[in-house]
Amino acid sequence: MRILDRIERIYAIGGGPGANRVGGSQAEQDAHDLVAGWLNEAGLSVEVDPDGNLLGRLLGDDLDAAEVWVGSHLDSVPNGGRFDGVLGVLAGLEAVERVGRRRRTLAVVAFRDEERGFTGSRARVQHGSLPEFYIEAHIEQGPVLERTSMPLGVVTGIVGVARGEVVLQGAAGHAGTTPMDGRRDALCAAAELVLRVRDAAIAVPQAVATVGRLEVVPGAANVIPERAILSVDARAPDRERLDALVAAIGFDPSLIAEPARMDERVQAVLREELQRRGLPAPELVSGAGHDAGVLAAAGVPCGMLFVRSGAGGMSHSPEEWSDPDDVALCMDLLAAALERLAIAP
Ligand code: HGY
Ligand code: MN
Ligand code: MN
Repeated sequence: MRILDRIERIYAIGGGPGANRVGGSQAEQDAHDLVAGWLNEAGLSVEVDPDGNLLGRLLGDDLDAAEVWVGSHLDSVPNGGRFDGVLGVLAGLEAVERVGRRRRTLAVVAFRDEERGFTGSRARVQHGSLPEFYIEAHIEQGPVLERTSMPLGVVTGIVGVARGEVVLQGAAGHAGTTPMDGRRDALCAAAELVLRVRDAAIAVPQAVATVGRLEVVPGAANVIPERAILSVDARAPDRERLDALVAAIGFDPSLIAEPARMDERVQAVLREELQRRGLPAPELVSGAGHDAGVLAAAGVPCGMLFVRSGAGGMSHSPEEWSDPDDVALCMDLLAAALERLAIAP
């Protein structure tokens, strides 16, 4: 299948191990350039908006009708997987080509820099036109569909995300001549915060929280750490629990992505098309954040189609995997859903 070859070509950008197209990097730009070429080859009208988001439009019969968008992102985490984001953009392109010209304009979208903070989609909702509907296909990045032997799932909602950085300031000192009492060891304070993040999330039902990055300054074995810089990523299914988690951790998020409900009409379309094919239509809440959550929080009716993760649901890792048969089903479902939304009143 063409999509698998294209996934591999994007995966090869940025060198290994894994996908290395961090937002804002030349590798992300190279992926955007490669996909822009494929949008052109498909005869779509290509736009790069002021925030670097890439759109390829198949103009509809009614140019006054609001558009239907399908897509995801092309950036990755460091050493990421081959399907995260890329699957949604490329399956969207295959689906648009299959559906062809309809009443509404169909657009394939690759949002910029999703992983570091939904940069492109947040910019677009602030100062760009928005579609009537947005659909995002995405690898599940979890074990549910694999454990239940189901190829696809309908996302009902996306968790809220609070992300930020904490700087702990201590005092440098000689590791050998400074007595233990009176030290201001920033790394010991950081260690306490890491455990507080963990314990706060355990105490809030269905919440999760992670310190993924820790920097120690000056970082020498014989110097008492003067400063520790930590990332905090906190998530919960609703805003009330997210706020409670943030308060329990005691940090000031620089980014809040609101918890988002997927549109009931779009969910129904996806569910019906699955059932029409004799496929199960499991419902899942996404523990991962997505551009669809940003658009939904801005009032755009959105839907997400999850594709079964293999490898025990591993993601943000070179182990990430999705079976070609499930990828083929995803393209078929996306095309069917787009076809219905493209003529929706
Ligand atoms: O971090 C996330 O939830 C997503 O991969 N951006
Ligand atoms: Mn993603
Ligand atoms: Mn991701």
